Amino acid sequence: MKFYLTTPIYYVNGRPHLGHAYTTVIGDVIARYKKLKGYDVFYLTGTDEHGGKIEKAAKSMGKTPKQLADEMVVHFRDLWKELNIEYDFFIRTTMDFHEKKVAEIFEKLKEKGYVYKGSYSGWYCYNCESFVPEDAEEENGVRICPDCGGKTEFITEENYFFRLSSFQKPLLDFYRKNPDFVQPATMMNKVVSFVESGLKDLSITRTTIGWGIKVPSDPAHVIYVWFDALFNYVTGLRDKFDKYWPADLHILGKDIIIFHAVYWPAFLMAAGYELPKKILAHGWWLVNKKKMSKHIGNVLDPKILIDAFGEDAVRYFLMRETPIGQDGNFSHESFLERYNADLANELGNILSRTTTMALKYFDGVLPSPGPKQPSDQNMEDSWKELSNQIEELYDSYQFSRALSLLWDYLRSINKYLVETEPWRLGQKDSQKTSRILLTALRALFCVLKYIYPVMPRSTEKILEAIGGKGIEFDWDAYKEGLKIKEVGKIFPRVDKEEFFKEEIKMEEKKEEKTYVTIDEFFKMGLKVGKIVEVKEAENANKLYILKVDMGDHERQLVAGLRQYYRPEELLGKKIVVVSNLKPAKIRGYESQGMLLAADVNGRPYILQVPDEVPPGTTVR
Ligand code: ME8
Repeated sequence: MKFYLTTPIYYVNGRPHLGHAYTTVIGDVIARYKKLKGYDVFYLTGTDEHGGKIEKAAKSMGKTPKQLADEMVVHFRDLWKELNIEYDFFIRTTMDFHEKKVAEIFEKLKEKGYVYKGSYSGWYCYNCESFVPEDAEEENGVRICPDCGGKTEFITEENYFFRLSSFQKPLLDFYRKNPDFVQPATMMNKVVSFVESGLKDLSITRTTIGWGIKVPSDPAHVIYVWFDALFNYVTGLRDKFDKYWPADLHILGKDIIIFHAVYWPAFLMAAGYELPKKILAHGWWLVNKKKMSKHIGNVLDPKILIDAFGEDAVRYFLMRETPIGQDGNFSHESFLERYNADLANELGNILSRTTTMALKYFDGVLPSPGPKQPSDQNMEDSWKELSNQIEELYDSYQFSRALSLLWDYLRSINKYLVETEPWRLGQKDSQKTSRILLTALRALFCVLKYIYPVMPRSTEKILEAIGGKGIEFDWDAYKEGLKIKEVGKIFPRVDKEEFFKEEIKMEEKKEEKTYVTIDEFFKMGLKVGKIVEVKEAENANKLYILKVDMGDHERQLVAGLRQYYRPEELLGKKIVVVSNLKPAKIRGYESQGMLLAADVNGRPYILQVPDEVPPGTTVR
């Protein structure tokens, strides 16, 4: 009864956001549920620290890649702590044993003939350090990088290739035998059709990137970051490999499904490992209908929510709001509504009603209850039926549906209390009051078994309060005579107006910053100019003094371009000028406007205007 599950290892080019939290919380909920069911669980997470992405991010911050990784890893570990994630090991791909093992596997595949040296030709973007796809747009016969919009160059690179093409049939056979390998089924279909449409050999080394694991027998080559990263699932087990491999469950976002459901099993087959049992691909958290991502910059820091509502509310929301596999649109409003309705009201009410009455009437210890009534039997029977359904749903990772049914049941407990009105009886009929409270508490106690994996800390607090700690989750196991204690508000209601006052203020500020009206935009006098003279500034070695033909007059611009452009590269260029910028003195030279350039990590790329556009033309 072992269960080995993993999250993706996250890139360290930015801090973790709600998307990363989502995957890791799903893993933690499953790990805790499996432990409850008696499994010997190993839960692995970690960080992906090699490759061009990290190298580039570090460079732009003036750090070494390792320095950046060391800093970022702290944010990931801290967040997992705050979210109460119980992982068994945190792997970093810069760890010695991982690097050694990956290099070893690479050499083994080379020896076996699964990896060979070849050459690859394609359009390469030096800025992004990657080949651009075949369907990228072209401009004058040159492909344009879809990520940064820059020009690419056609290059031929010597690389090592993995014979992915030989695995088409074995993969399709494997999918046929394991039709549930990928969950949900829609993702499985996507994977099968990807493989059916043909597999090309995969380039698995780079010579253009320095930050990564070197091929021992040919150190000019660095192992492709995905080959390196995927093997974390093997290396991360270290001396426990024999006990836990193969992985029972890889959890990941749908963005990286092909890497996990196609490349990964092919690498494993080639290296002679057993294949993982299941891949669970979840959807994306969106903000305003766009995927939350570092690249777009619309990420949400989970710490803000944890600080305001506690980690369990965040965990609950993530698991309840959207079924795994579907995308979810995040909004503070929906978070707050769910929090108040489900946690503060429904769960909070049962707890405060039952504990308050138990303390008030019986000093916290329920006396012997009167004989069971049909309404009690009803609650018990409906729980027994529901619990089977919940087990099935949890076993198939349908948490949102399960939680929705559990909350229906919590609602029925509140309804039972309202109908039986124990507060009217009080001590007058202590047997009857005790029976009603006991039924409500038993029902709550049973539900807690399934709430625990989702909200472990709060569940423990509730168990402590109702005297149910250490008792096996079973209807009859919770009895009269247990010690019920005073419990404060575990999920205090958060006032919507108060909350949004702050939120809206923040949003308004953001809007002021991010939006300009069209009228404001038109105030900018953007005009085409042609550089007709380039002089080096005498007392400033970064500056050029440019003379620019604006159609009906010439003007002088001062630009910090000397490190990046030679005078002959600038002369004759048609550029975009902010013509109504207030003139300013820069190092003693008057600048009558500003030219536009794209800023790539501090390096300017001048925006150019097609030759046929005459100077003086308005740009808008
Ligand atoms: O892909 N919604 O790392 P990464 C939901 N290093 N989940 C999201 C999300 C969103 N908006 N954004 C990110 C990598 N995620 C590789 C993985 S594994 C061998 C190597 C989650 O930092 C989701 O799990 O880009 C997604 O698959 C993962 O973060 C990508 O993290």
